[in-house]
Amino acid sequence: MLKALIFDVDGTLADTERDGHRVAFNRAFAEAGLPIVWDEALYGRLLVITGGKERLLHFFTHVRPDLRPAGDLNALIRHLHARKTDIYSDLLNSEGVPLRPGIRRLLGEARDRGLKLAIATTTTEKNLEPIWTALGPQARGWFHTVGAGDCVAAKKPAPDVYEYVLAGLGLAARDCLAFEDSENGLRAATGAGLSTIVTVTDYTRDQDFSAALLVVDHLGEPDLPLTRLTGTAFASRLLDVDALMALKLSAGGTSR
Ligand code: XBP
Ligand code: MG
Repeated sequence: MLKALIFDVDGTLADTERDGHRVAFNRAFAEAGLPIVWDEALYGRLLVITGGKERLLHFFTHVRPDLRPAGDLNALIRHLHARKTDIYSDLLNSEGVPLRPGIRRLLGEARDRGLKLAIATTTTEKNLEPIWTALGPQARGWFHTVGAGDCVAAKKPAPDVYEYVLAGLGLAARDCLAFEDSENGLRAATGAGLSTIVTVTDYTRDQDFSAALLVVDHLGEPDLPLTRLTGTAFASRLLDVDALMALKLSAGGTSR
């Protein structure tokens, strides 16, 4: 019985990494007078580490320790990440939020059909405010439960944030579907027992999605058919609630 849809944020609800988070990190480095620029290729490699603070620590300790400034590294990371988060919000509020195809449509359909909605993301909760704004007034209220950032100690690929959200929903994993864009996210969702649909991004399309129920380029729109990359075959050219229920049934779940 499909009762809830659980969405990742970065790369899933919106394509935010290359032109959003990466740009915000670079502006925070520049503001701090640090000679650091994360270009698109380097950032793609750094994305293997989820969590901006964790990503900064990885960079200064394992990737470019030669660029590590003297002094308290943890204090520097806290400062850089706080500034990056403010810059990111300003950037998305001014440049707009690149919602992915089919997201607004599917959220509306799910609400109309009485499915619960939830968020399971590694990103800082403040970064969701531009997403709510882009989705529309009262959009935060569409989501029954939000798991974000430091609400769990172990970030993706650990399953903790999905387990936190399932507890908040009061539902079993078998009654839900997860939507992700990355291998880390897929591992987190499947680790919590969730059947997962992956919508790839330019950064993640070559990752291992063998554990996914279905891998597509995006959720599809009536005038923008999706392309199924791997996983369970289905007839529709877009993912709507009926298609999701049929997929859930094919995965051995029960449909509504
Ligand atoms: C993606 C992440 C986040 C963002 C940066 O989260 O790993 O760390 O890259 O956001 P998800 P922060 O795909 O789970 O939505 O700097 O706030 O961590
Ligand atoms: Mg993601």
